[in-house]
Amino acid sequence: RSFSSAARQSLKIGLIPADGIGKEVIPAAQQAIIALGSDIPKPEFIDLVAGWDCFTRTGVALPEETVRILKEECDCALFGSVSSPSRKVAGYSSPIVALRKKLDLYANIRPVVSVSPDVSQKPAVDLIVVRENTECLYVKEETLTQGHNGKEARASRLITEYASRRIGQMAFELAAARPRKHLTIIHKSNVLSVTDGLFRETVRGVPALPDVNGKYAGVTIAEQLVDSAVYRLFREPEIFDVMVAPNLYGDIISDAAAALVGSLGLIPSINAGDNFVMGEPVHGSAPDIEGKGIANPLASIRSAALMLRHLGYTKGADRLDVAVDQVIREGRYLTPDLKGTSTTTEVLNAVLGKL
Ligand code: GGG
Repeated sequence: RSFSSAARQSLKIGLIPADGIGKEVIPAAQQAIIALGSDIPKPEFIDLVAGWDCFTRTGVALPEETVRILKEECDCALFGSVSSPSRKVAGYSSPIVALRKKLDLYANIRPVVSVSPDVSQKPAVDLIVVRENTECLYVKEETLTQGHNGKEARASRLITEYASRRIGQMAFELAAARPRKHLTIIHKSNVLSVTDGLFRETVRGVPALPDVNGKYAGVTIAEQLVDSAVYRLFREPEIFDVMVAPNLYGDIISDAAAALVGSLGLIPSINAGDNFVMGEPVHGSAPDIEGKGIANPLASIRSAALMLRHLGYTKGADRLDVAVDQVIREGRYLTPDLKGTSTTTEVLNAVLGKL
């Protein structure tokens, strides 16, 4: 489902580091992209603002100008991380959640792969979490009222046939292109039989859609309640290939899966729609290490690779992935999240050395 990379002279990439370590890892990914030279069209970077820091400076978390430039001038984008507060702040709303909706980036694709120290050994974890990106509890319709026994907070959860169908199609497409061709639908429809029931039924129905014409016939389908999916993920991660999930479950499962491969600092993602793609490391803004120069840049570099691959620049994407894998396998330059002592710059330089 990658859109055309045909004959671009240059690649206009919006850079939105946003908050915290996003400001350290996105510039690292930028350097890695530049190092690809003629394997991709000449990159042109456009610096864009969004985030909590942006809100505290300007009163706006996602400036309209950022959205306009992304829509009208950029071919793709890289987003870093955002530090939304855990309390309600008047006028503030998460810019990443808004961006995914405004650009209709309906799929958050998160590959989780272990890099084995022994290259001949099959990786134990090799899965992709396909997370629906526009609805579920992330519609953020919350109310707080006063009940008889104190405050009552409610949140609405939206699951539509439309969004479930297109995320299902994306997941089947990805599964069909992989060697194992196995798709697991994650839900909790034994409790949420209406909302998760609709998600489950709709995704299951994708192979029978009129325009599919049997192209997913080779894909085996399984399903798993989200709680048992997490259990099995930790016990036997090798059973999973592609996992498709509503927004919140997908977010949680991919963070959990990251624990199996060493660090959240390794896990990339893309937010993909039919017309735009935005790379984004799965990790957050990590305020505990912000400004210390020790953030792991590898998730962002891998996110750049995923973004380039989605656009059809396979050679550049492969080069980034191979360089990252080599640096991890050698184990000489690793940041503290991987039990190393290297800085962001040292890890970046190691990657650049491999490129
Ligand atoms: N790059 C992923 C990221 O920033 N994660 C933190 C996150 O999504 N937070 C939601 C928010 O702060 O609005």
